[in-house]
Amino acid sequence: MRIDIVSIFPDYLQPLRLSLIGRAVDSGILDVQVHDLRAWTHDRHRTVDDTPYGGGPGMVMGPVPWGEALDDIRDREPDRLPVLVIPTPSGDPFVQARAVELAGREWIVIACGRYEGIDARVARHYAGRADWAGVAELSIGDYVLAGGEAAALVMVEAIGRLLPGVLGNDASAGDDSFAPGEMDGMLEGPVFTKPPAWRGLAVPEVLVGGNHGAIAAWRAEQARARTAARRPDLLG
Ligand code: JBK
Repeated sequence: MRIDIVSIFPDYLQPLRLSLIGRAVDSGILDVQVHDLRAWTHDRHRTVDDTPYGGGPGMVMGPVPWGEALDDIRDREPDRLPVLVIPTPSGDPFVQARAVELAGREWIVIACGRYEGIDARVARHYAGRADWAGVAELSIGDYVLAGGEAAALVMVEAIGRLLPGVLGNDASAGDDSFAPGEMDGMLEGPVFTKPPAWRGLAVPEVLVGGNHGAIAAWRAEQARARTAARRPDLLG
């Protein structure tokens, strides 16, 4: 899979060189290309933003550098069809099912906005182009960030770890929280390791007893109780 990320702070995406995703990049499973939007400006001040039509606070990123950047990047892979992802607090929720869906794409281009966001015509324009696979405006959660970069990091990690060969065999994605199937879309329960007693707290007896049926039943009940308490919205 190829992922291009366009930002006015390309250094913000450097953590993608580290850890699990960094290894996927080094191994060739994932091709991550980070671009500075200002490379597609032509004025002396490398301007990417302007005042909002209709008034209001803050600045809006203009469509002109975005159009040039996205067209240029798209032309680098004539035989592949990219999907454009725009992280925005007003987007559709980026949930595990969206990560799974995007992990099945061959090419994702992520447009990171700053200020009050990107001129709405950019999403509209690329949604109507036959040489793009579509546009997804996605939100990672209901809080205010300074820009799309942190959301892009979240999305690349959630998507990248689903690619074949990225997770080791004993860390399959199947028993994740929110995973459909084994965990039934619920939260995972508590986990424990050695020592068996720590600061007066014991590991639950059932986990050290070796009864695998009893362990599975206990974990299922812990998951259900935790999900009911913390995320009742996840229970049908
Ligand atoms: C937020 O994806 N988001 O959730 C996001 C992207 C850009 C700015 C934001 O404030 N929440």
